[in-house]
Amino acid sequence: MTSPGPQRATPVEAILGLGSNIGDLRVQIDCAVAALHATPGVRVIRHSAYYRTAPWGETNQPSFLNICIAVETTLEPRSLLETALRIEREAGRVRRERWGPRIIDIDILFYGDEVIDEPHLRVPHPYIGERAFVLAPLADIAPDRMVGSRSVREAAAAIDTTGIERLDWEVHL
Ligand code: GSY
Repeated sequence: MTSPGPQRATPVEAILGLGSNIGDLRVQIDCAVAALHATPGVRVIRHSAYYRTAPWGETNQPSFLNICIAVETTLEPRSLLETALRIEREAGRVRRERWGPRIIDIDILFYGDEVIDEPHLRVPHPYIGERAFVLAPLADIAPDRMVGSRSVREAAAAIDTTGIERLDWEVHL
């Protein structure tokens, strides 16, 4: 593997959201988590439960499987994004419709407490507080993180979770 980019001396905790709705959803999610963990400078440290979630945005598509993970990383935010895009590409993802079906989607939700507003990289992810498919798994691993003026725990308790099903699947870290 080529170097994923410049490294920080001190690791940062980043939170990622993963989703899949084409093919074997669990295999896709688990392979992406394994690929992240295998990347130099990235270590997966927490993993939410798996959630089957009704599609948001374009609703005429199959249900998603969603999770959130916490990673400890020495990669700079842009290198972490490049890593996520590489793993999506290697899984066979082709970016077509903005809100259409996808083999795997990996979003950076938080990168430490940093606020980043660049083309293609906005952190904290701007729509966390509006999406139950993000908030439900996020509440498993980062309930005290703030989303605007509320904690993830509060935001997750307040949002409509119709169509969000927590699955009783074993989580391997
Ligand atoms: O933004 C991530 C991709 N995505 C999802 C998703 O991961 N889960 C659900 N339930 N709906 C979604 N719509 C889009 S786009």
